[in-house]
Amino acid sequence: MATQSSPLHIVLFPFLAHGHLLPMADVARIFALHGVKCTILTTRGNVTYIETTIEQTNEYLKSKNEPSHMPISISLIHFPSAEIGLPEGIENASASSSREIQQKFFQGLFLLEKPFEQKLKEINPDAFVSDTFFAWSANVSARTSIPRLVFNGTGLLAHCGQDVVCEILESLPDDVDKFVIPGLPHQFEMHRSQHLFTLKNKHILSAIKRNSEMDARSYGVIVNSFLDLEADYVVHWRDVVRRKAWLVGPVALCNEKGIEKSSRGGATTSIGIEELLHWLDSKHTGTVVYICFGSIANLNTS
Ligand SMILES: *[C@@H]1O[C@H](CO)[C@@H](O)[C@H](O)[C@H]1NC(C)=O
Ligand SMILES: *[C@@H]1O[C@H](CO)[C@@H](O)[C@H](O)[C@H]1NC(C)=O
Ligand SMILES: CC(=O)N[C@H]1CO[C@H](CO)[C@@H](O)[C@@H]1O
Ligand SMILES: CC(=O)N[C@H]1CO[C@H](CO)[C@@H](O)[C@@H]1O
Repeated sequence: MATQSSPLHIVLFPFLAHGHLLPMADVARIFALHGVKCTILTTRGNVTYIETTIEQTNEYLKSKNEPSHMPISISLIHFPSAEIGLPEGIENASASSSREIQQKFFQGLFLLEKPFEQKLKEINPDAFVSDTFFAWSANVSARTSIPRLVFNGTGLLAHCGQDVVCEILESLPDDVDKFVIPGLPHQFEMHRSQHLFTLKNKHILSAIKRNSEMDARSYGVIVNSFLDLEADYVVHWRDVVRRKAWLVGPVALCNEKGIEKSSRGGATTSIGIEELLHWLDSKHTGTVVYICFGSIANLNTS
């Protein structure tokens, strides 16, 4: 592990959707501010989401003039578009993609196992942070003896509830919609229809279960949350689930300057930043709530 002459080196491998890429880039910034050498592994198609953020972070690190700070590097991994019959360049999941493209996209994610392992051996870090969706990277961790940490951008409540919700959904009679999640510090009532991935898609449910199994075999989980927000779940995770967690969030707060905040992820809104700020300024303080539904959720306006 790290000595004074060789700093801790961590590889970060985010899921190829901006809802996962951006918080992982923030995790890298937080690590780098603690003197960790970070390498983010992503594909050519999606490096554009984080390039500006990483450049800004590296300028910020340099400006602090702190000898232990090292710039974050980006390393590219080839997405096998041709092998799975996708046009070259389609390598992110988004709501605009058709179901067929989304399925092929997920198929392509499995083919990343070999190139990922190769890259990891070349870079030879002390540990790697993998998105939960790259379940196979737990096997790469076992083969290379490089510890795997999991990051998904969600809070600890989601991690605590995931397994039990999967179990319930598997056995819930088809005509029952409402259920209560047992065994958590608070009682939550949910509807089957709130699980958009699992209603008709049994294979997605089994994929999520597999992710969870592989996460349980990993060294621990890095969580985009903080103790005061979900203290009960920190205790539950430690004493009931009996796994390790590091709460390092909310990770977005590490972006201090306006330009760092507004340029994250590039121009992803159809309306301009000026128009957006004008709209926000027209509202009373404390009356606007921002909710992010992620990259793949399909919502209608009604
Ligand atoms: C991990 O390896 C085991 C044993 O080879 C295999 O059965 C399993 O499917 C692999 N898991 C994933 C998620 O690839
Ligand atoms: C991980 O994120 C996905 C969506 O991005 C979500 O469906 C899943 O429930 C999350 N898993 C955990 C354990 O938070
Ligand atoms: C913001 C951005 O550049 N996103 C890219 C993600 O990857 C797809 C596929 O390669 C590109 O089309 C997007 O432009
Ligand atoms: C948000 C975003 O950049 N999504 C991209 C994902 O990939 C499709 C297909 O290449 C692009 O059209 C989207 O722009």
